[in-house]
Amino acid sequence: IELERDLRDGIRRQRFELHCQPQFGVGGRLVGGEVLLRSRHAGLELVGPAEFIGLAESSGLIVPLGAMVLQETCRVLARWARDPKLACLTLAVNVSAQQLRQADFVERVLATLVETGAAPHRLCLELTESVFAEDVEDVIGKMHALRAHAVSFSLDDFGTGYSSLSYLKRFPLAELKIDRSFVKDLPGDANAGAIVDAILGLARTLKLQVVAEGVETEAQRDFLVAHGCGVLQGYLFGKPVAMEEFERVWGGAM
Ligand code: G
Ligand code: G
Ligand code: MN
Ligand code: NA
Repeated sequence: IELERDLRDGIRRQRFELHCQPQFGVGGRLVGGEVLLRSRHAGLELVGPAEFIGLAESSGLIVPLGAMVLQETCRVLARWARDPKLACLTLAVNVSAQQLRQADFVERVLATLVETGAAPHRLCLELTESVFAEDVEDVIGKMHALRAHAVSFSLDDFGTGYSSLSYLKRFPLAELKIDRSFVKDLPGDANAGAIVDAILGLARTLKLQVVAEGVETEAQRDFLVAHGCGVLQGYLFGKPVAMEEFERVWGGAM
């Protein structure tokens, strides 16, 4: 209960900050980043989502917290539109099943885009396979409605959860993210290699872009590139950094 009050208080006092991990095309070009939430405790240490996302989910506070992340991300996108080096990048935001379950989720996202002036085609929403356990027709309807406005969807942690391949083709996804548990054992482990190859083949058939997460070594990168993965994310290329630092490193004069 005390932790919950802390979380509520943190949302009100804007103690959360957006961090961003870069994503690169196989040719080495920066294509965008994934927004990752951090909490700053009274100017002290930075706390990762492992410490608060569970509580945010169980208390329902993930809904206002997620709305805040979406709004801040859209503000960043609107700012980036004025910087030639950042204007072509996409930002991916993690969206929890609870957020998506809100009856007015579509309207909220569209209102945030309008308020901030962010370009919808620069925004990607990352869902996890937990949405397969939701009201599937409702989720598909919301995805189509947002996609009609050029917002795209990515399926995060692919292969770890409730993977139903029959659902996969019914969801209007643009992208799959190969979970880092599969990437970790590349290229030595034959099972991991076969799984990654199967995911890449499936994605090609369904015309989905693939992002590999957790790429830490050149050998992993080489395997992924050789097998047709289009986008790479991981410590080999860059850790998540504060959004301001991301802009300093990758932006021009803004
Ligand atoms: O940031 P880390 O690097 O520790 O992320 C851990 C997990 O927390 C990720 O799997 C990610 O899905 C989740 N996460 C990070 N930021 C957010 C967020 O803004 N919203 C939600 N729902 N999950 C997030
Ligand atoms: O949303 P998701 O679960 O995919 O969030 C990505 C998580 O993976 C974050 O916690 C991020 O800090 C972490 N991460 C990103 N790149 C790497 C990596 O190369 N290695 C490891 N071990 N973790 C990573
Ligand atoms: Mn993610
Ligand atoms: Na993931």
